[in-house]
This record gives sequence, C-alpha cells and structure tokens, in this order.
Amino acid sequence: YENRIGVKSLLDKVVSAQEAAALIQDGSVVGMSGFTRAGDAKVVPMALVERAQNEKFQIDVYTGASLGPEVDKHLAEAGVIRKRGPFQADSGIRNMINSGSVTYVDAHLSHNAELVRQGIIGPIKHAIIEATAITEDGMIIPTTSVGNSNIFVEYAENVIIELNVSHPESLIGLHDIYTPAEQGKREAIPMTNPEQRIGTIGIPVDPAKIAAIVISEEPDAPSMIVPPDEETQTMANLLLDFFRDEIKAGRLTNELMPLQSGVGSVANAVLDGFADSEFENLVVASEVLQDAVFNLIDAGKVRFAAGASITLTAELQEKVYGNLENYADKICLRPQEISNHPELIRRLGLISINTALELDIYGNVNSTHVSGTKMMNGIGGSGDFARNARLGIFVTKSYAKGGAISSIVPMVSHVDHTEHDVDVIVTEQGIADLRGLAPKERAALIIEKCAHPEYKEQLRDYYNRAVEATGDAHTPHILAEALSWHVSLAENKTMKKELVK
Ligand code: 0RQ
Repeated sequence: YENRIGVKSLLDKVVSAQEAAALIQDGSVVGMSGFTRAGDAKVVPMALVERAQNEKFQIDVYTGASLGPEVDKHLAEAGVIRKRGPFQADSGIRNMINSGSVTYVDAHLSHNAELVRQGIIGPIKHAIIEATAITEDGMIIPTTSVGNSNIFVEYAENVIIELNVSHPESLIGLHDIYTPAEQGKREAIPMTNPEQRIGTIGIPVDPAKIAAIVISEEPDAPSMIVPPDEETQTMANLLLDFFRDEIKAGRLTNELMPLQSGVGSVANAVLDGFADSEFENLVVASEVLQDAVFNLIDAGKVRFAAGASITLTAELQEKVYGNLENYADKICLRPQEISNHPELIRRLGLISINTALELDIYGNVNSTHVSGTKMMNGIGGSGDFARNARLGIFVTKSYAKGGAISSIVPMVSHVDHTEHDVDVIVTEQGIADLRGLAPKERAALIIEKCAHPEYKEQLRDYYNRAVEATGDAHTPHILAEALSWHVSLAENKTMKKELVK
C-alpha cells in the first residue's frame, strides 16, 4: 500500500481499524463516503460495531446516499446511529427508522453540501473517506463514488482514510472534483456540456487534518438489480416510443438529451432498451451509473457517462474494474452537489427518469412513504432532477402487492413531487404526457392511460363524483373520501371496493 500514499509523512498515520474507531467520540457528527453501496467506508464502521459491544456511544451519520450493510445494517443494529441522513435503502436501518429508534433526515441529495456550509449539518467532527490513493500533492483520490466526500473533508475537524487497495489504481483520473464557493461569493458552474472536466482529480486536503489511515481490502457490496420482467420491459418500450414521437415533433434528435435514471429495475430496463434501438451517441448525466450504462458503452450507444457513483452487480464489477482503462475517457465521477445541481440540470436539459411508489389522478407523486407513514428509502436525487429537468418522467407498475394496491389513487398519502414537477407518467398499462395540461385534463389521461384495468372504474367513479360535488372546481376532490383508499388498505388489506365487505 505504501506506493498509494504520496505524502510520505502520512505513512506514520497508518493504524488498525480498531485504533481509528477509538478516535471517534460519542455524540460526534460524522460524514462518511459512500453512495448507493459504492465507495463507502467499511472497516472503520465495522470496528465501531465491535467497540459498541463493550461501550455505549452514538453518532450522527451523514453520507452521500445509501451505504452497504456495514453501516446501514450492522452499525445501525448495534445501536450506534442516533441520526442518519440523507438517504438509506436497507431493511435493517429502515425498520429502526420506522420504529423510532433512529432519527432520519430524508433530504434532496444536492442540498446536503449547502447545509454543511451553513453549519446546519455539523460541526462535523470526523470524515471517514474510502480512498484509492493519496497523491504527492495531498489529494485524496476517492474510489467508486464521490458523493459528499469533498464537502465532508473540507469541513471536518479531522479525516480518517480507508485506503482500499482492492480498488484498481486505474480509478485515478476518473474523478472530477469541483466544489462551489460559498453562496454570495460564487461564480456560475463552468459546465455547458457533461463531458467537460471542470475540477481536480482528487479532493484537496491539508495532510495535517488526516488523523488516521486504515488499510482495507473490502470490496463494495454488489448491487442487486433484478433483470427486466415483462412489465418493466413494456414500460421501457413505451418510453422509447415516446422519445420517437418527441423526435417526430422536432423536440429531440436521436441523440436525445443527457439522461438521468434512478436506481432500480425499471430504470435499468429502460436503459437496457436503448441497446437494440436506433438511438445513438447518447450521454448519461446521472447520479448512479448502473450495469446498463456500461453495457451501452460497450455496445457503442453511450459516448459518455457522468455520475456520483458506480454501482454494479457482481458480474459487472468484475468486467468493469478489470478493464477500467477501456472506460477511462468515457466516464467521470463528480460530487453529488454537481451531478444533481439544479443549475446544471436545467442548463444541460436533462431527461430524468425516476420511480414512484404511488401517484394520484392529478400527477402528484409519492416516492418515499408506504401508506403515508412508513419510510421506504428516501427522496434521494429524484426531486433534484424532476423539478429541474427538461423532461421529468416517473415510472411505476400500476399495482402492487398482487393487486391489493393501486399505484394510482385519488390522493397520494404523502407528496414528494408535486403535480408541477411531473411531466410524464409511465406504467405497464400506458404513458400519460401531462405537459401543458390542467388538472382535469391530467386526471382523465392518467386514469385512462396508466391505471390498472381493475381500478379504472373505481377511479372514474371517484373523479366523476368529485367533479359533481365541487361544481366542476379546478381540482375536484371529495376531501372526506380522498384518502379512503389508504384507509381501506389498512383496514381491509385491499383498495378494491368490491372486495370490501
Ligand atoms: O415491495 O419488494 O416487498 O414486494 O415497494 O417496489 O416495484 O420493486 O420498485 O425497487 O424500483 O423501488 C420508489 C421504492 C421503488 C425506489 C422505490 C412496494 C413493492 C415492493 C419496491 P416488495 P418495486 P423499486 C435514484 C433516485 C426514491 C428515490 C429515487 C425509491 C417495493 O425507486 O426508493 O428515486 N425511489 N432516487 O411491492 C406500498 C405502494 C407500493 C408499494 C410499490 N403503492 N404501496 N408498497 N410497493 N408500490 C437513487 C438515489 O437518489 C440515490
């Protein structure tokens, strides 16, 4: 590992994970690297789990996005996490959030850096950052994600490095680290094309701030994407046809515009769908680069992909990390403040594709709360993109839990993306283009195109009665009934009226 530590005076800082974990004080706010299971600190958190067996202490943990099991399962279940933000996606910590033993701040991913600058998150005592190397001129080279690491390193009182020698040195040069100045003293972000490099290859750090270096060989936890099924494939095809219509209308060319797609199987299926299509020379400007992006680079369909992390299945990890040189000039990892920056999303004209848990007849989307109360994962970057994209698209199956749940309801039980941020909705039933439509026009289209056939009549019935009851108001609702589908699910285990006795 010595050759990966360019500042030779730092060789004295190499310690065991247990020694590094002992530096972390009870009650500290800790910023950790990691974004969707990629590039997260692993061995120091596990040493904290060990320490928690003999000592009671708690910390607040902020990261880029979701982490692998070391933190979001084991550290949480050891009772060490008091507060967690801004995103998680693990059943271990999710259960604790939903039973009140972990406090969770679910936030737009682009907002975190500003909150750190303003001291709302912090003061940050420790930053724990996984690194590929530390350069001679004192830069931390991240591994498979950047996330919030740059802002944590800048504001933390001290920095603990997990030097992970299992990541290839060919990661050096892949990152593009740009950190905006404070608000009020800030210039425009100098990017007019996602392929430009605007920053440095690593995170600048004062070596005196590095308190410890721990050597690690733990690989990233692989992503667990399920392959496309018939329904996700149908959604992908609907979306590709929609893009074809946009080309005919003169709003897009077959290079489209830079693409962002959320995590999950639908997003991956949509991207996979480009492989056998006429679309070409595509650019991805996303937050997570999943398997499909690399398959599309291999197929010559994607010419460049930028994100805040690379999250791959075990199979793709082997293929990509073994041949990273082949991708070096085609991919780039940036801080999430940049990948998700409203200024850039709007300027570059992104097409964004994210997933809804449920949506209502007017197009309000719930991406986070099951039955309005239980946290699923979090809003992640979906809000950053949906509001600012050129085209904000949401995908979801039209039903869940074998049909007991309609994903299209009279009123969502929680709102993440308002009707104003939702341009297009896709389910396996059809696609609704809501741009330029008023609420009543939207309702008619969403019900007819996107709802499951078994729920269409029930939705029409609610809507028609709402129109009548409100005297054809702008957004018709029967307030006493608007959430009754969720109540029915809780009481009768189904939203289907005919099954309720
Ligand atoms: O539960 O597995 O127990 O059956 O929710 O649903 O259909 O498998 O979809 O895995 O793509 O996840 C919105 C959660 C979708 C995710 C969400 C149940 C369903 C199943 C999962 P089971 P699917 P996915 C990029 C951008 C928000 C953040 C985001 C997400 C489980 O995509 O977290 O987009 N997005 N970030 O049965 C009750 C409903 C339901 C329901 C589905 N209406 N009510 N349960 N389910 N609909 C990432 C980052 O920013 C980092």
